[in-house]
Amino acid sequence: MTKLKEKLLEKIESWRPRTTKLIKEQGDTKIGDITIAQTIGGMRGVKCLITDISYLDPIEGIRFRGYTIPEVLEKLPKPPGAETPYVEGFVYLLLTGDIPTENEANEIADEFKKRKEVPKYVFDVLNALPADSHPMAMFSSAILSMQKESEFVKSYHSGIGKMDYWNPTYEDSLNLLAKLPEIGAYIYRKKYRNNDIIPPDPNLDFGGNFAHMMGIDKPYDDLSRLYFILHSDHESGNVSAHTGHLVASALSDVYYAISAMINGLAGPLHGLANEMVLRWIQEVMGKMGGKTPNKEEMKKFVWDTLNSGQVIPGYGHAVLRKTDPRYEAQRDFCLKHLPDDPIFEYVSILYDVVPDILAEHGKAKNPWPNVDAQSGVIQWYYGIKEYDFYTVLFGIGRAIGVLCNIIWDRALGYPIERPKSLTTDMLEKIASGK
Ligand code: AMX
Repeated sequence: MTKLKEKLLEKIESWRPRTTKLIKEQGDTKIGDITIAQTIGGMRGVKCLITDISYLDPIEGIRFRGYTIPEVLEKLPKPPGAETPYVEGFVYLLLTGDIPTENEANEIADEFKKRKEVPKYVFDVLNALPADSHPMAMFSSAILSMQKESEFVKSYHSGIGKMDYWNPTYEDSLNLLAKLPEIGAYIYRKKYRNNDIIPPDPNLDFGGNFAHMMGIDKPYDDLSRLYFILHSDHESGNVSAHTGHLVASALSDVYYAISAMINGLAGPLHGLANEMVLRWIQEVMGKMGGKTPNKEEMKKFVWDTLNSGQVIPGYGHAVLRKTDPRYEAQRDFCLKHLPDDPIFEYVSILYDVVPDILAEHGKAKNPWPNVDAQSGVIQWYYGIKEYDFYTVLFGIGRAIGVLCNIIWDRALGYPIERPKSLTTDMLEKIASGK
C-alpha cells in the first residue's frame, strides 16, 4: 500500500464513526424546510447533499478542505521554478484534508506517472468519431471507452465487502485522472492541429505535461496547473459534481460517472459558459471593427443582449452572491502576464458595466462575474482560439474534485440517491391546505 493510501485509510477509519453517529443518534434532526418554489425551481438552496471536500459560501466563495483559493495557491508545494502548485499535491489535499510536504506531492506525482499510459483503443475510438464531433462529446466517449478497465467492477464481482469499495475506486480514480491530460491534448491536436500529436514527457508533472502536449510554451504550464485547481470542485450541488455523485451512487464505476459528469458540464448554463463568453466578446469585437468600446458603447451591447432575451454569459451564479474568487485568481494571472491584451480589456470593461446593468435589469440574483467570465480570454491569449475546446479544460479540472468525492462516498458508504417526486396536482393540494 502506498503512503497516501495508508494515510487515506487512517482518515477514513477515523471519519466513519462520525457519519454512523450522525445517522444513528441525530438522524431525525431537521436541517431545513422545502418550498414549492424550490421543488419546481431546480432544488435551489435545498440542503440535501453532503461533502467534506469543498464548501461554497455565497459571499466568501469556495474553500477546498477549509482553505481559500489564495491559501491553496500559497501553501501547496510547487514544481521547481513554477508559480503555481502541483495538481498532484492538490489531489493529496482534497483526498486527505492535509497540505502535503514536497515529498508527499512528489510521491503522488510518481503514482500518476505510473498510471498515465492511455490504451491505444482510446485513440481508435476518438479517430472513429465524426470529424465535426464536439470536443466534449469526444472527451466523454474516450472516458467511457475505458470502462472495461475498471478495478471496482472486478472487485465487486469477486465479492468485495462494502467497507472496501473505496479501495478499487481509488485505483480507478487515479488511473483515470492520470490519463485525462493526454486525452484532452490529443483531442485538441487531432481536431485543431492537423493531427500533429505531441507525445507525453515522462518527466513532467500533470500540468507541465499537459502544456507540453498542447505544444504551448511557458507560462502555459503554470496556467494549466492554476486552471485545473480552480475548476476542480465547487461543492456538490452543481450539475457536473452532482451528476458524478448520482451516477456513482448506483455503484456504477468512475468511468461511467465521469463520462456522465462531462455530459452535464457541456451545457451552456454550466461549463460551456466559458465558450459562450468568448463567442459573445468576439461578436462585439466584430461589430466594433476591432476597436475597444468605451463604457457607454459596451453598456449598449449588454442591454441589446438582455433585451433579445439572452443571458450575459459569465455572470450570475446559483449560489455565489459576489465576484467569484476563481474569477479573481484568473484576473490576477492576466494582470501579471497579459495586462495589455485587447480581449482582457473587453473583459475588464464588462466587469465595470455588467453588475450595475444586471442589478437594474432586476432578474439575476447575483450580478457579479463567475469563473467563466475570465477563463476563455487567457486560453485565447496562449493560442487556443478554438473555444469549443475550453470546456474540456474545465472537465479535466472538475474530474479531480468529483473523483475525490466519489472515493469518499464509497469510503463512508453513502447509499444510492433516490429523492421523492410529487405531481402538480399534489402540490396544488398541499398549497390549498387540503
Ligand atoms: N444574464 C441575464 N439574466 C440572468 C443572468 C445573466 N447572467 N443570470 C441569471 N439571470 C436570470 C435568469 O435567467 C433567471 O431568469 P428567469 O427568471 O427569466 O428564468 C433569473 O435571472 C433568476 O436567475 P438566478 O436565480 O439569479 O440564477 P439561476 O440560479 O437560475 O442560474 C446561472 C444561475 C449561472 C445558470 C445563471 O446566472 C446564468 O444563466 N448565467 C449565465 C450563464 C453562465 O455564466 N453560466 C456559468 C455558471 C458557472 C458555471 O457553472 N460554470
